[in-house]
Amino acid sequence: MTTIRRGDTAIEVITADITTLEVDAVVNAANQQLKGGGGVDGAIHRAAGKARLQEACRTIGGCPTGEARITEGFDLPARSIVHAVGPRWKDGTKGEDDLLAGAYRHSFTLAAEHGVRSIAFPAISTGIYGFPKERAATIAVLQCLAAADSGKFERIVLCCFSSEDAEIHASALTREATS
Ligand code: AR6
Repeated sequence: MTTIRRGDTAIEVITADITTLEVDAVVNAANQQLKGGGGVDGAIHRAAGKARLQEACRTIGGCPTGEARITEGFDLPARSIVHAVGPRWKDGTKGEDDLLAGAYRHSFTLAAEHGVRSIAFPAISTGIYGFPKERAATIAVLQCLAAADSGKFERIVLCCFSSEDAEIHASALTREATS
């Protein structure tokens, strides 16, 4: 685990299953339909309780790429789930960077509006959506640093699913935090 402190905020990189984390909110790497799917989305839907989470998502209707929506956490230890829709990677010239940054930024804004003080993110878009991992990690940590500077969060967790991903995020975090 790597932790840096920025003002009153701790930013951590850990390797874990995000569904087990005791934080105010976990972020889901969702699709525009908010219908559930594979990867971390499938894991969150299973752990939260499929029927109730699907019903909550159905009520919301959907979410454009680069934005986020919030539901209850149901059976998760987390009180809330922020459903963020990252972009599918195409070739890097289709606005992917801005859309990914938007998914993180919007998640933080929505979370803060709901009184969330601790929040955990998966590596949005880097699985099924194919976003290059180092490039996505840099975008993620820059948004985390900006959110820390807002003073609205006590704890921001970048929850990686493999130690290789955690190393990529930890080195991006230490590099960007000191630059
Ligand atoms: N905890 C933490 N991270 C996880 C977990 C977990 N339990 N499971 C997977 N990851 P992906 P995307 C990591 O594919 O690329 C879905 O079908 C995974 O190793 O879940 O944004 C949605 O419905 C990777 O690092 O999300 C969308 O259609 C990261 O989570 C689409 O996939 C993101 O991988 C979204 O694709």
